[in-house]
Amino acid sequence: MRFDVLTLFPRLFDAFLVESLIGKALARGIFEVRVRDIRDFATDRHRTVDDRPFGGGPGMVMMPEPLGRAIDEVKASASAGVKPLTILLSPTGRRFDQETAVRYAGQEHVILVCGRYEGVDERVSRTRIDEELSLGDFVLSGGEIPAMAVIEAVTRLLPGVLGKEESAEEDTFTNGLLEYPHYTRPRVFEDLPVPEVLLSGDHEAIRAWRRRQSLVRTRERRPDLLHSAALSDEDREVLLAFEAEAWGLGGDEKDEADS
Ligand code: 4FV
Repeated sequence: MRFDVLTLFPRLFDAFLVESLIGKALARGIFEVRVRDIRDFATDRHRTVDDRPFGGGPGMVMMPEPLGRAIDEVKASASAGVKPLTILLSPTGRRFDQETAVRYAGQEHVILVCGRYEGVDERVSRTRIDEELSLGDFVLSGGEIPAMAVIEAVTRLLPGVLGKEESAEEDTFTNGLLEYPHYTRPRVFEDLPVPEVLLSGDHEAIRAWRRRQSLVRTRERRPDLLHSAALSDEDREVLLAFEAEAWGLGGDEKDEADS
């Protein structure tokens, strides 16, 4: 898999591309990331890439020509028969999520365009962008951090990137629910014990406890996720009991959320 990143701040990616899992995987050639400076595609001697907005208003807008040339050159350098998927990181895009990360992990070549200033000229989106993608409903100063988030979320799904001790299988959202709580040594931290079941060695009881924790947490924190999660009858019973309990309609078993 190949990523091309188009940005006005290429050096922002330096550490990101050498450190940690990404750095190791790049060194092993599991995927490739090319970072290009959009300013290299400006033709005037001041290497201008932004200009004032038509219609007035604050700030500047990224000009269509330098950015258009940059995208065209990267597309032209794609491997034969490969049509790159070109993404503009922008708060006006569809929200990025794990499902999208899985879909991108199936692509051979993804181009990530990082906006700056007030945004990019709309004619770039209309002529050269396949998808606009938002990291979330907040405003950053540039698309670089969203681009890094996409690269990290996608590449950890590629075979060989995660070490054997890590697995994407159990990741939050992978099964549509929030992840269960994690504990490690010591058994008691500031008078807070690890839940007994996790020390029991009873793998079925541990599985059931973790599933219940995921269900209850998702119900409490992200009920919106429950609509699309694949729930078993056992899951539905757990949620119903939790609801009944929440409404004080029975079920004397204490919510041993953290017991
Ligand atoms: C953003 C986001 C984001 C908006 C103006 C860059 C900034 C500036 N990108 N998800 N949220 N971008 O805030 O992706 O051009």
